[in-house]
Amino acid sequence: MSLSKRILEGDIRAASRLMRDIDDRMPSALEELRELYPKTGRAYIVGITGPPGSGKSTIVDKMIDIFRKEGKTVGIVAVDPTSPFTGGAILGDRIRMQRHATDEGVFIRSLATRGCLGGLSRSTHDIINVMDAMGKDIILVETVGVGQDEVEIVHTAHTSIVVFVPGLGDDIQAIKAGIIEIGDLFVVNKADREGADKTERDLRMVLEMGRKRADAWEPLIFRTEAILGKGIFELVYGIYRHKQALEQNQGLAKRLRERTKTTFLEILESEVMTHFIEKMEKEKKLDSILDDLISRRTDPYSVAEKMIAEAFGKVGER
Ligand SMILES: Nc1nc2c(ncn2[C@@H]2O[C@H](COP(=O)(O)OP(=O)(O)OP(=O)(O)O)[C@@H](O)[C@H]2O)c(=O)[nH]1
Ligand SMILES: [Mg+2]
Repeated sequence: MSLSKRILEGDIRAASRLMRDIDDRMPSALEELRELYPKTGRAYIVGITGPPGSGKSTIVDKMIDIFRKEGKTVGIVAVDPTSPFTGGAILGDRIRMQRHATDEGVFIRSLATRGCLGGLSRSTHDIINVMDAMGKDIILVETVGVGQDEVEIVHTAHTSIVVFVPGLGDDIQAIKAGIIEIGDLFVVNKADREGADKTERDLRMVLEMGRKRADAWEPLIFRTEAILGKGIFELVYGIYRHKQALEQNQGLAKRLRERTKTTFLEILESEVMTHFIEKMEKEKKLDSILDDLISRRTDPYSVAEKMIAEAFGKVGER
């Protein structure tokens, strides 16, 4: 039986296997994803991002408890940037969430970025689709809010959570407008630490100044002490409030369209890239192209244009 059929029947090992194939960019994975796609679109996707070590995994871990008590099944995608700042984060996530490992209603997957071909967000969306097809009610996607890709992933969630911690005061100012723009819910975690008031005040100020949102949603700020589970219940209800608001003002349809557009364009982009890379490898042309570029016999713009023209026709005729 195909992996996708087994996944739809609830086979967890088949899901793990397909996720490994996705990581390895196996061509067969595309076929399986194609089969699963009609069964996706049911899960509610929540993105959570913030600086390294701000407590994202701890928050996720505590949110899982609440979702499970409500009878919801949960998928978790932890995107690890394998940066020097967060060395061993995957191990950390595993340990932190270990206690859910025996719960059939919880599926945890860590994803290393390791400069994967086709892009990080592409792989993440593929993994989300598998969890969605598995029937997970809620999918939590954790990324470190440092790179463009990581922020983009969270942006395509239905609800985006941005986590801060006290003592980052100046950082809040420095944080790119991008991350402020994407947040629906904001969290000041480690509220047990000194400076939580100031962080919240700063955050409120930045939010009031810097936002020009298309939708009517007023972002909410929560204080949490994730280690103790304090404030997590409120945060979960914040997600529900946001979901309800989206449903009431057609925001959900808009997000859905946005999400669909982003993921489609990413797949298109990575497939086109894969096509060209495989073609060059097969024809053993990459090395000679590089030689020509280094010696300045030609330029990358012309080479790219020529390759595209060969594949799709000349610019203007396309
Ligand atoms: N004092 C305090 N520490 C906390 C709190 N929440 C989490 N921590 C600690 O902060 C550290 C980092 O927590 P994680 O949940 O791994 O943070 P993260 O944001 O997932 O980290 P990365 O994934 O590595 O970026 C751990 O040692 C936690 O125990 C809190 O509310 N108060
Ligand atoms: Mg983490």
